Amino acid sequence: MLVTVEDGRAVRVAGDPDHPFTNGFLCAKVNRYIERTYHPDRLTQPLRRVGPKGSGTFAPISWDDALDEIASRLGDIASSPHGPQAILPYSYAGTMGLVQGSSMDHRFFHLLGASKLDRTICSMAGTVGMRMTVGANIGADSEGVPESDLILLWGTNTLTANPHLWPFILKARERGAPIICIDPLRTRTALQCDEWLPIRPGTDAALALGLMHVVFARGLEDRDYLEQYTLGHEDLRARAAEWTPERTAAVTGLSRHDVESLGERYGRAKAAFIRVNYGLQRHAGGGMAVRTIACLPAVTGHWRRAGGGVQLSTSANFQFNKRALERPDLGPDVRTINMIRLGEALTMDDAGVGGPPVKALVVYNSNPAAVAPDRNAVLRGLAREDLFTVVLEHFQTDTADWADIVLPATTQLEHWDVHFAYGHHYVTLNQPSITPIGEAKPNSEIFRLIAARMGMAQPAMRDDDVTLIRQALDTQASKLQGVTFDGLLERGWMRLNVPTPYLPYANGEFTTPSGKCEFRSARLEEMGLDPLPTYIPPYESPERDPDLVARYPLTLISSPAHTFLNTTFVNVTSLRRQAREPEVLLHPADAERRAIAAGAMVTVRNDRGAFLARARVEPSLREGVIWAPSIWWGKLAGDGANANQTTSQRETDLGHGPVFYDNQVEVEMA
Ligand SMILES: Nc1nc2c(c(=O)[nH]1)N[C@H]1C(S)=C(S)[C@@H](COP(=O)(O)OP(=O)(O)OC[C@H]3O[C@@H](n4cnc5c(=O)[nH]c(N)nc54)[C@H](O)[C@@H]3O)O[C@H]1N2
Ligand SMILES: Nc1nc2c(c(=O)[nH]1)N[C@H]1C(S)=C(S)[C@@H](COP(=O)(O)OP(=O)(O)OC[C@H]3O[C@@H](n4cnc5c(=O)[nH]c(N)nc54)[C@H](O)[C@@H]3O)O[C@H]1N2
Ligand SMILES: [Mo]
Repeated sequence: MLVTVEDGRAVRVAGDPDHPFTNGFLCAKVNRYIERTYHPDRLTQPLRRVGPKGSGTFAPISWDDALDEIASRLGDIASSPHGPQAILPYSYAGTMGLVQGSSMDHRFFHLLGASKLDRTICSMAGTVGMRMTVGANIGADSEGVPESDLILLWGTNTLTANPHLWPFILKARERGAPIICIDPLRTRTALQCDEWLPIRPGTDAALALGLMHVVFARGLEDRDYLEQYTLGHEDLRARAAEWTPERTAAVTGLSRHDVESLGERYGRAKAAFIRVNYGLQRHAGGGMAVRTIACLPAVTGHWRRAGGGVQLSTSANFQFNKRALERPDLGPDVRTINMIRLGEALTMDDAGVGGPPVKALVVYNSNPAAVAPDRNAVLRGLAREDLFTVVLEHFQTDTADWADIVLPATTQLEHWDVHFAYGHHYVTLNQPSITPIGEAKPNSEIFRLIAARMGMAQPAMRDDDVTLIRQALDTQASKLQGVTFDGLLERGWMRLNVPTPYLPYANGEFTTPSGKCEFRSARLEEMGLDPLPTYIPPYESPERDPDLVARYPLTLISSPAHTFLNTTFVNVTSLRRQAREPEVLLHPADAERRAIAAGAMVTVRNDRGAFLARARVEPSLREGVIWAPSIWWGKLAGDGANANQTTSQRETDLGHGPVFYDNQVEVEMA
């Protein structure tokens, strides 16, 4: 991102035209980063709660007073009988920069001996699924996509969630590659594809097995690749044999013809690119679904060729020196709390995992009062008068409303950072372009200051941000060789030390224990799971809970609205205007059955909670599925509620991830 500054004020942001992946454009949201940075509601001073918890009434205080209060409250809890594990950090994707997201903060909490947070809320199910099959969350290179001869956009809304991939896809299409979207919703991405397969949510592993069935049945597998580079291919063949097109169609809700036709085309392709993404892993069997899909290019040998393979992420290529940054060695062994069970952690005496209750919560880079599942439980927890809550933020979010102390944080334009990526292979340096707004400070500085107040004398707590960046880059890891601070300073970004395009598994070289693509996984067997790819039905499905489905027959998908980034940007007026108001999209048949007219206000509810939305009625999604574009700030919705009122704290099969879209509801006129 290039920032134009005039008289100390940022006036324009634009994509870097020289960048080989982002190619000179920004997404719909980040285009508005100026509007967001200079928003009249930016927090500019530390605030202290004056009214009752959650009333949202605060008074400005000085940094000195704020830091004193935080240091003394955290110190008291740490030295109380509960001990330091009663303190819980909570952070995620506000910024994914290493300096502002996983350096000084981690050092501070390690030294303090606070509970650890398992950061599962986005990608862990799929990440572990990839690890089980190929060894790491490493996949095909986006820059090879123009050479692909078949594109599957599988559980991803590319034009919304990573629009920079789209030009590469269009180049492949120009050369004749069809683009197929597999999604219960006919998203704006699906509308641009050649075909839309409206799969039943949570059944993707079944489809992948059905495709393998067709590939094997037609003899379209790559025997040489199977022999040389895979483990358990005879077992996989037997497993796939069970997944006839009839059975696959019955489970996935697609037609037998669709399954056969896709399997045939996949098998005949030479370099099919599968962009599998995070949407499809937000179900009970999400880990296994990703693992199963990740088997496909090894069956057909597509990993051999540019444009072939699966990409969930490229993140594991970024082998920064995380130990040096986070310094886990500074702290004792402590318990870990899963961030998606925050509701439970804040409302149970042993935080749901054993040990002391949570007495203090320090939130940064996250808005858990809106993004965490089972929102009613989270809000009950945040409402506890005996919970001391500190929130580092740009804005007075739903979460900040429950804070005791709010601290103003800097944005990307105001601080240093270094970034990994999950859809490409470039490291990015983030240099500050303007001075902080008001009294805002970078997260890193805030943790340095709190540490100093608490008397932490370790030199590690005094490293400045540029030193932290150098530490992140100081590693023997081969993919970071040649990526230097000076190089980054010169251009802003540098490619990892991998070829273009990067073909990670062209010659096997899988990083699994066996060094092969593991169709059969001993690690899964040890975990008591099926060692072979398999279909695990959603929790809230006719297979597993028919009574529940009878009461709540609609599956709610609450994936992001086009102009929101999770809850970031919801308060940016121009972007919120485009999202209009909380809405829910219903299929005409589902609307008719409930006598719901287009434009009516409806209640979406289940046993966990409810929220209001304006009904839109369109045939652009699978019958039985509804879509609530998300994630709304509760406080900006008429009823103070959002879709996470209805989602559950259950975990995926692998990685302890959330099951946001494994969620049955009913809709009725409000
Ligand atoms: N504009 C915008 N861009 C974003 C974000 C944002 O909030 N807004 N968030 C960023 C983040 S943090 C992430 S993790 C990514 C997320 O981006 P994606 O990985 O694309 O994930 P989602 O948007 O959650 O879901 C993508 C699609 O999966 C579909 N889906 C849901 N369940 C299933 C299923 O069972 N099977 C199949 N085949 N499809 C299913 C949904 O209908 C949805 O259209 O995007 C990033 N980019
Ligand atoms: N129902 C439903 N729930 C979901 C999802 C969904 O699709 N549906 N998506 C899930 C996914 S994929 C994810 S990744 C999570 C995301 O959940 P979060 O990580 O909580 O992401 P955001 O909602 O974007 O909130 C980030 C907050 O960080 C703040 N922030 C940004 N930069 C900084 C900084 O430098 N310093 C500080 N102190 N604060 C900063 C922003 O102002 C913003 O309020 O939500 C999950 N929740
Ligand atoms: Mo995410």
